[in-house]
Amino acid sequence: MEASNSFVVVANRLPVDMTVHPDGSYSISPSPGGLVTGLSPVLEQHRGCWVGWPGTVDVAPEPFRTDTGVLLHPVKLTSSDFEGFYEGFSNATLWPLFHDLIVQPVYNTDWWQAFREVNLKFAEAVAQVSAPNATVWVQDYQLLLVPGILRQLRPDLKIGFFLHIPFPSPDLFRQLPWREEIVRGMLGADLVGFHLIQNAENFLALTKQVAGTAGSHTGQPDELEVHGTAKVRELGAYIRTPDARNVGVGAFPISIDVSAFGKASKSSVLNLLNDLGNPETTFLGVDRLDYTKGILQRLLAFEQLLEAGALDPEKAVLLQVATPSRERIDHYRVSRSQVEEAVGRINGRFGRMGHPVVHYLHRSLPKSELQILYSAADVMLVTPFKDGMNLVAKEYVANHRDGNGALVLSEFAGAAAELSGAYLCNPFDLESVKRQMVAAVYDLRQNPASARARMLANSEQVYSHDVNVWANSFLDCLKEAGENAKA
Ligand code: GDG
Repeated sequence: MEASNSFVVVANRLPVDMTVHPDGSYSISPSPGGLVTGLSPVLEQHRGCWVGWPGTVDVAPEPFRTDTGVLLHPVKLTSSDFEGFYEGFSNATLWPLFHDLIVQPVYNTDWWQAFREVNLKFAEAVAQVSAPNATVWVQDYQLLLVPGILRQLRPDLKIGFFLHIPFPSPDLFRQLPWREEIVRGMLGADLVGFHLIQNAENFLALTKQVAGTAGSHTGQPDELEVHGTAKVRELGAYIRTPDARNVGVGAFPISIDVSAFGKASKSSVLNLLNDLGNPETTFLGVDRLDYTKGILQRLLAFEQLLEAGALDPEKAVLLQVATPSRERIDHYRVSRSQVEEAVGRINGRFGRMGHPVVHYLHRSLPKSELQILYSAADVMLVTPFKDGMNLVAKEYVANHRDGNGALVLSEFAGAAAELSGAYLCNPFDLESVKRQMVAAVYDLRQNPASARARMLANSEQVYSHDVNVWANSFLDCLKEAGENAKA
């Protein structure tokens, strides 16, 4: 029955959280995250199959169908797979390397072995569930080798690969000791997609350089050619591989399911604001607790504005939701303690009993509560040092279709390329973050027509480019790229 799947998504995680109870039984609940948010509507539309890790080590339930008709096919990972493949190579090697070395990547051969083995496991699971000539959509940096392995196991499949995080400049990528294997893994796909043209250009430049390097290492001639014909969306390019296939490369900026992010009810927003002491200005941050997201920077900017008297602690509050993430990795622990120390210090300096200036939650909230926060916030702060896209920015915008509110957004988030009405800042320069926070508040109070025009420009972009546009444009190009590959 399973091999009848003609549309398969493979991602590191299944869109569930699985808890194993002491008696061996388990419960499963939906899990948040950019990828899940992006893909659920597409899968539901296609009644597709999702291959992924269920989230607990050493156990995996049998494949099962969700209420919305998607077949979930779990891949079992051992605790040592998890450490080497996920915590190690994916999140302590690739994640910092692809985010421009905000922290130093660790290059460890054991982790690389685990990464190869686990990519093989995922590819074998996909090969098992995919119908002849099925379309397979491989997601993200944890599975960079899957397209190449699948191409060998199942040459009949049409394979797309999408990278959800930035693709770094070739000069940075070339640090990676296993760079040729990674590039060749990606080139197993018929279409490789990125959020931004810049990412795609980095990849194209790299394929030329790495192919050259591989040649000198192995004595093989450089057989990768880049074809710059404007075929695939935005940047259209094909790479000719040594096995004479054309691999499409293009930019497909991801977006959100706008219908899931409408305004919260007026009474729930008023209740929240009442609990907060009815502040004049409510700032909001919502992020996974990750050192790339610039959470500390925005806290410092807020602190300095209070210190300088540009914000009044009786009238301004900052709400920060920091969802727990990758907590066993050192840099994440450090990042958390820095954030929590700053929250304590700022409240110690500027709060009063029963009236903190920073309200901080270190947990995941239900989407309905997130919606209330988005609706209540006057100014959304999205200040990553580097971010593939950043869906939180788009969710806030979708929630403010009425033109209220303001978005302060890092110029290093992919979303900055689309949200022309945002107050763009440079998170490496605290003065710039402070300036844009002040500008946003000023416009909301003194220049409301301009603030409104900015938010309306943002929301027009998000409503006309939702997640369906993203998925459909990728899948349309994949169809075309696949046909091209056979030609
Ligand atoms: C990666 C790339 C790219 C957060 N806290 C809660 C919660 N969330 C949801 C948000 C949003 C998602 O998680 C986070 O998505 P982002 O895009 O902001 O960031 P990453 O997790 O780093 O995602 C990123 C994305 O992939 C997609 O390609 O944009 O650049 O790094 O949807 O709403 N959801 C709930 N409770 C929370 O507390 N329910």
